Amino acid sequence: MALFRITTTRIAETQRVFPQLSVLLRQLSDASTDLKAILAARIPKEQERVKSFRKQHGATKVGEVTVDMMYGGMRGIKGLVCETSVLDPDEGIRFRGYSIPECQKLLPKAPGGSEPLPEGLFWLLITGDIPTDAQVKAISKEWAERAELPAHVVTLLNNLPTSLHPMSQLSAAVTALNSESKFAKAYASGVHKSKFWEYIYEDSMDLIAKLPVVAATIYRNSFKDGSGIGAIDTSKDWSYNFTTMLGYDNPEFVELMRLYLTIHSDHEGGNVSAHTVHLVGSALSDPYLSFAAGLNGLAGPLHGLANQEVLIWLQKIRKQIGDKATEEQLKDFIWKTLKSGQVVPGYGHAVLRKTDPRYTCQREFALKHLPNDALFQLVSKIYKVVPPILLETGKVKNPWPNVDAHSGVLLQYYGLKEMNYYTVLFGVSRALGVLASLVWDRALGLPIERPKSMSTDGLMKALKAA
Ligand code: AMX
Repeated sequence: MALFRITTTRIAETQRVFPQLSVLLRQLSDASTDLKAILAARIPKEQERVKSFRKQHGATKVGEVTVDMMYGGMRGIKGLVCETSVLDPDEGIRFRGYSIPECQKLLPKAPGGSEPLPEGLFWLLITGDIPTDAQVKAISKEWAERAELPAHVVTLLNNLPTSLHPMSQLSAAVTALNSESKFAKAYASGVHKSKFWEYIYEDSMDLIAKLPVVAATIYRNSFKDGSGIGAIDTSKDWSYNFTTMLGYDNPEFVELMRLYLTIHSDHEGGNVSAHTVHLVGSALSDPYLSFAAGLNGLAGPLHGLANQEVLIWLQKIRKQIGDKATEEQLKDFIWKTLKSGQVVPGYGHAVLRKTDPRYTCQREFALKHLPNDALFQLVSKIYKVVPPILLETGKVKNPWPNVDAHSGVLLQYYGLKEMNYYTVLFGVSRALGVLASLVWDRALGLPIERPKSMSTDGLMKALKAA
């Protein structure tokens, strides 16, 4: 009985000190596998908590805006609320308070597997709780059952030129999937706004379920003979089905995809893809339209396309210097890249100031499974050489590698060599975070986003007057 007298504060404290004990406590109190019902019970409490917080602190200042921030991509402006994850500049991402190593330890795994299942990460992102095996299994099954594509999306994909970039194909297919939007239909029929989140949830679950089928169709059309992707196995997990549809049957590659799809899911609210989904969703565009907009941002070379850019850059090194490049040769190559006005892809970050833990866990995966791979060894050498050079430029705020510096190497090793496909995998994973956030955006009734902009003349006048 004493267990049940633990107060909320005590639970938070226990969670910090003994994450596994706290997981067990939560799982005891919430064993249902019905995610929507769990959310339905949580949402009114969270609405109340936010309401009373805003009542007390609505007018409290949380920061200042400088002219440099306005011209400088809004760096450092605290202007968004995102519940699913928080990015610490030194420590990296925490999903609902859990670091990547904690997620690797605590989230359910596939039978015989050692990497977390992305289904569990989604459960964590949307509820804040580490799920049980049964809860994760229920999500795998539900996604497998919702995976079927409408005929017009299959026709669209099969008629797109194979030369069209896979991210453009993905974005087009996701936009076309909005024919299926339950939210758009409910809105058109005049549903009350207190019910919006339920339809956003339904669309999000459908979209996440369908994404691997869309992505696998794009892969097979673009790079293989376009033959069928096969049927979904409803007894298997999301990543297993995805890799099978792509045409791979290596259990180690499936484990890599489970890790990959977990760690690329969310990076708090201000990055281009997450912010775009949140912004477009705030106009009450349905989850398909909102996510397609986010994908178009993810397709930029400074954001998700960087993993493709890294591979192109590595290939150039291999071609020009070879696999056995010395540190001196690498230094020359990196300086040449910088002097030609290009960025070193896979390095730097707008928020992070240390090596990205998503890089570290992929490096650990490589050390475990492919320590002698030539490309991995090149990437390891580059890890030594790039940071001091970027520091020497005197302007790069973070000289350390981000997630994109490592992901392509692993995919190459397992035979997925088509580098302009890599951002599609990122996109499939990113859906987990941004759609979990979108459900909460509507549950909390966040309004249409509309920050104030000023002209340079107006800004000058305002500052002169002040
Ligand atoms: N190589 C060369 N120059 C770099 C650099 C890099 N990797 N990272 C930053 N810089 C430069 C910037 O271009 C900027 O130069 P400028 O003043 O001449 O315009 C200067 O250093 C200051 O930039 P910053 O404040 O350190 O970074 P930022 O917040 O403006 O940009 C990012 C962040 C990620 C866009 C940048 O580091 C970059 O372009 N990196 C390479 C591309 C990349 O890896 N992107 C993936 C990021 C992770 C992701 O979203 N998937």
